[in-house]
Amino acid sequence: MRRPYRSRVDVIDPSQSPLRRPAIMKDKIALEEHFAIDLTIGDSQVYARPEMWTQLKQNLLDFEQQRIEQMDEWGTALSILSLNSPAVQSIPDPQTAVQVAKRANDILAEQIQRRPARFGGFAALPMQDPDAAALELERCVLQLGFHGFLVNGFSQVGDEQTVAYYDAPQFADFWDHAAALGKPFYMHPRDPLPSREPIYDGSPWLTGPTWAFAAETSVHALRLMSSGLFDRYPTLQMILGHFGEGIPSNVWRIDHILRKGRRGIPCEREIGDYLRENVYITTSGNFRTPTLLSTLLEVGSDRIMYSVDYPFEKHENAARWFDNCEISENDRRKIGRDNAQRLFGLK
Ligand code: GRE
Ligand code: ZN
Repeated sequence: MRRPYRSRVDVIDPSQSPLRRPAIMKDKIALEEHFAIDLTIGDSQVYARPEMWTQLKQNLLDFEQQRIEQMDEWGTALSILSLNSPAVQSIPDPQTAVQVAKRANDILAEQIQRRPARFGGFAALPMQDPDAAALELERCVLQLGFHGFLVNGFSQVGDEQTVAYYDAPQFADFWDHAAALGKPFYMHPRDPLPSREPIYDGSPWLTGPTWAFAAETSVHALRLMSSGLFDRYPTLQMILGHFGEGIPSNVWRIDHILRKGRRGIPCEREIGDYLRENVYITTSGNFRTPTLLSTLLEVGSDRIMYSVDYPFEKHENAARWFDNCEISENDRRKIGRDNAQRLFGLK
């Protein structure tokens, strides 16, 4: 029999009680919420158990039925939507990547237009062509009213085995354009290429959201933070899901080690400084009170935001936990809504 997943301390956690329906915060904003289009839906199949795929597929392609019903039932007023993973990032041909990104962004824009009070959007970007990515971002923010962009980790460029991380020199002008638009970006997970990560050989259960997503995404985020990107653009903001992909619990050690020897690191400040001034962290897919409390202690309640990771995760599980976990009502308001409202300049 499965035991409740609890730590051995006396934290009262009413979300663990199956007996009563908990109170629900009704006007939450959630921002790691995914959709798919015909050209990208196939990318998500490997992450679904076979008996769950039909439902997951339906939920990814749906905008107006289960998506809205679940938001209503569990108190999400606004979902900022993004394409599934890896989607555009895994299309080596730059022209095709540009076309797929545009199509996904156009479809999203139409859905936002139909329900502007309920949906926002993060642009999908063809990072295979940094100039085209900058242009598409500009179109999405200035013409379509999007809230920023979301990248699914590195991009494959030219051929399947060639990868680009966004601290590389060819993205200098892209970041110049992106920062000027004044919108945040979400660094979302993808799996590493099997050819580059033999450490997972024979242990496929460790790939994807179990561990490989966090390992891959945290290193990419640390590359950006240590590259000097946030020295050049001190107001640029990066969002990390899943309670920061492990970075908050390791940031003291990172800076402790780097204080002993810089080893050529080009940034001007400490990683902890960027974590507290250029990074926002969401609760997506990680509905755990001890982790929330330690992240609160590390970065404070102004830099944490509620998210679900729908439809890979359930609104019900996120809301039952978040709306009743043992934090102050003041912090619950900030994390559930106010921080996102401020970050995205929403009314
Ligand atoms: C996600 O996009 O967050 C995701 C996937 C696949 C499995 C789980 C998951 O793309 O959270
Ligand atoms: Zn996600």
